[in-house]
Amino acid sequence: MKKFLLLAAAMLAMNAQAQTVVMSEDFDGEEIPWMIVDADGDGYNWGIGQWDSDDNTTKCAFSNSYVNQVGAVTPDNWLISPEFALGANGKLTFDVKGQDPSWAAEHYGVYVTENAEAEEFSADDYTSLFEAESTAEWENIEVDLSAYEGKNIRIAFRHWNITDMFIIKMDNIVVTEYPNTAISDVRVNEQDSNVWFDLQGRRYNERPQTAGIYVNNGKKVVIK
Ligand SMILES: [Ca+2]
Ligand SMILES: [Ca+2]
Repeated sequence: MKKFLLLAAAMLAMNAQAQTVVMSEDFDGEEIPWMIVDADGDGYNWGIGQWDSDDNTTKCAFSNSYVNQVGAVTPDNWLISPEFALGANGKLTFDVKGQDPSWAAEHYGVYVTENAEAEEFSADDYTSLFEAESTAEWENIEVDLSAYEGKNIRIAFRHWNITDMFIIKMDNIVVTEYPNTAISDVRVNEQDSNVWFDLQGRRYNERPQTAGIYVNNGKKVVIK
């Protein structure tokens, strides 16, 4: 039983260590903190909004395809993240919803650029990863970024190819990586009784002095 508990503890520690949030944005501030581009040039672009329906506890990013007192607009609005470096097995998740239940089907896409340091926006720099229509409910969407391991990238949300709905809303954008430092995969083959690794993958050339979980000679060892 004790052995089992120790192993479970080791696995938990490894799982906790293996997931890293690289970038996240909840749009709860006063101003939109990302680059925004009004590519259609109509003066309407992404902003931060808060509505008094079911979403009144949080702000989110929004973009219109219909503007009250104005009418239908044809957006090509880009919401672009800061540059970040991505590790292994990257994954993007975000929440998306159309504001008006009767006019919720906003068209949007997720893009990525490796030309992250470009000073001027060019749509040609961006590769489409995902396209969909929003619905009247908040949906949590997941997009695989694993092809961009080791790259400096930006991700972008594009609201376009739609008119005369109402408002698309985006929130809780999170990029997570799952580094290949899973010690059980990488280190257990090193059959050297003098070499130890901790769960962060740090190497020790003698038995560590600090209590913790280590790998030595291909086995997990708890030092108390
Ligand atoms: Ca929010
Ligand atoms: Ca626009």
